[in-house]
Amino acid sequence: MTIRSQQELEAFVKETVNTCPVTDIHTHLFAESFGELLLWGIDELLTYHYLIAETFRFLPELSYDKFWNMSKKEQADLIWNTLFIENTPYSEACRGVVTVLNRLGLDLSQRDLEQYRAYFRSQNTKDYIDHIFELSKVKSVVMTNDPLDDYERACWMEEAPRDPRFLAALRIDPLLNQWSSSWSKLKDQGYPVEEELTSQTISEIKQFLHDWIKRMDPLYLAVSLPDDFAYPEESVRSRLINECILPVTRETGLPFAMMIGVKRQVNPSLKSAGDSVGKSDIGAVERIVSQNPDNKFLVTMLSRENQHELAVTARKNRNMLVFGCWWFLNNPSLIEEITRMRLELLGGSVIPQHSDCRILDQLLYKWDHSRQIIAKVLCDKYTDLFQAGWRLEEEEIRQDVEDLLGGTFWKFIGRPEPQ
Ligand code: FIX
Ligand code: ZN
Repeated sequence: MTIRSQQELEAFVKETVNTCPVTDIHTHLFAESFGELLLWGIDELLTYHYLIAETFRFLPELSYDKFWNMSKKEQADLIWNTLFIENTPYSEACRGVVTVLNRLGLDLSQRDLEQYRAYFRSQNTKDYIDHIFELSKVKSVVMTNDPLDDYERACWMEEAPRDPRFLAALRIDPLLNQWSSSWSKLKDQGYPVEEELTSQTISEIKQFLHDWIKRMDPLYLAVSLPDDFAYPEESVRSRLINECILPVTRETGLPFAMMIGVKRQVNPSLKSAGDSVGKSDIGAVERIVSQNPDNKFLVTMLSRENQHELAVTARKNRNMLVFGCWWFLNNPSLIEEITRMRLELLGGSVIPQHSDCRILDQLLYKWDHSRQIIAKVLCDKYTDLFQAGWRLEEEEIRQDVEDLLGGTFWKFIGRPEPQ
């Protein structure tokens, strides 16, 4: 059916974006078979590292040690009192908790943490997972899978039946960023490697990757890279990329996902909340993608200052797909600015957002909040077309939205989208 007015257009776009099933291409969520790695519930939501960082800002007297020695419940109590009772929770991460409680139908008027706890205690994991997927209209999430994590590795070795909603991504940070401490872990898994990158070590690392690709069936290989990431360079990382990662991803047809611009542990006292951001050299991205045209790259950058040049680089290299507003960019004002710019430069050949959820329930807020902005930006783009005389069919809009919320990703990786 043809859209006849701007009002019709707005209503249809909002409805379509709000109800379209999403493929969430980067999260830290896990299926139930991964046991304690799957996090959900109010105490997990409150102790999200984004909120830990915010809490310390309001409590200058609180010692880091005192906080880290508290139980999770005590930490959650302190965070709730500080950020939600003594202050107004309008930061994006705080607002997220409010959205989650609201979407679960909990009573926000009482601000009663014990009542929320009682609700979560009454849920069983299996049904709760189903409930969150249904409520958030997320179809599938891509996990972050580390074969060098002992607990996670044991889960994979059990070969439990897979939950098709939880897809794998082979994460290789320890390999590329901490080879000096990771090589012995490969050795422990039975690969005869040494710290020096001899030809045997290179071929064993490739074997390790092939074996884990077979075991996990990942959709891509992924790494986070520091703000000073350089390519090419005289370094262990560059050698590992050139001699192991690029050949293996080329042979298997899997994309190499690079998440660039993180300054790890600028404040180690904050532990998992202690990472920061730095502007990176887009030249490194240009070189790696253009010198390897037979490889596919998924790229996101953490710094706002890198966003425009990243989109321009994608225009020049069709083997690269830009994805998501990562971490400190996952805020309404920045998502809007970045999404608008990307759609103007790249049309629908982009993945506007991923959630980066660490806690299952966060799917509710991260996607609710992002959908609102994607719908707003799309409405503006369609309105511009409408005013220029272009008439759109509902079906065309539906297709655009499906592509932005998953289809473009599946086409890029060359797999049929699971139905
Ligand atoms: O490296 C990553 O995948 C980051 O997204 C995380 O490590 C980070 O801690 C995070 O949760 C960001 O949202
Ligand atoms: Zn992440």
